[in-house]
Amino acid sequence: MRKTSNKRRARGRILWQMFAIVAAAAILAVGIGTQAPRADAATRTVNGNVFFRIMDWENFGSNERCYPGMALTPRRVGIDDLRTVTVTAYCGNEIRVEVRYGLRQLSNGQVQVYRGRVDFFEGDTAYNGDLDGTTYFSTRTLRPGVSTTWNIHVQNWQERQPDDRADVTLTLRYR
Ligand SMILES: [Ca+2]
Ligand SMILES: [Ca+2]
Ligand SMILES: [Ca+2]
Repeated sequence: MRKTSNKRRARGRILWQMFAIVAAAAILAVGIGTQAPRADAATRTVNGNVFFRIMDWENFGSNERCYPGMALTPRRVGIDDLRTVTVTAYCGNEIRVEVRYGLRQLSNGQVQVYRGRVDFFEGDTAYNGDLDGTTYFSTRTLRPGVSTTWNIHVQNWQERQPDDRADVTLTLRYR
């Protein structure tokens, strides 16, 4: 009889201990819940690709044409990061095209592409500093998992040579 009641007491103690552990875990969970970062406040990885169609005007023979393309290095964009990306392509030993844009994460967690521009340099070498044309492209907010594409045209406006030109297709997405 005594043994049975001891057993019952022991069982009761174990039940109380289990209850206390569950209660403590629940309190902890509530505490973590209130301190957890926003569900949208994660680092985003932006990737994509860029394709160029470039023409280099020549006053002898025929114009040169180049079609470089590349996958972009994935960029991590954290909450307070402001990233600037530059992509460069060359053509005909005289032309350099630079695509440049900023990436930042907005307060809603989405990623904005901003200050986008394409610069067209034409000169004695592909590494010249003669900026002959610039096109700015639109600021856009990327949606998760959705690709966004810009088609950007730039040409040699400075020297009025329309056969010096580039068309750029830039596609970005984040996950
Ligand atoms: Ca040329
Ligand atoms: Ca050339
Ligand atoms: Ca030039």
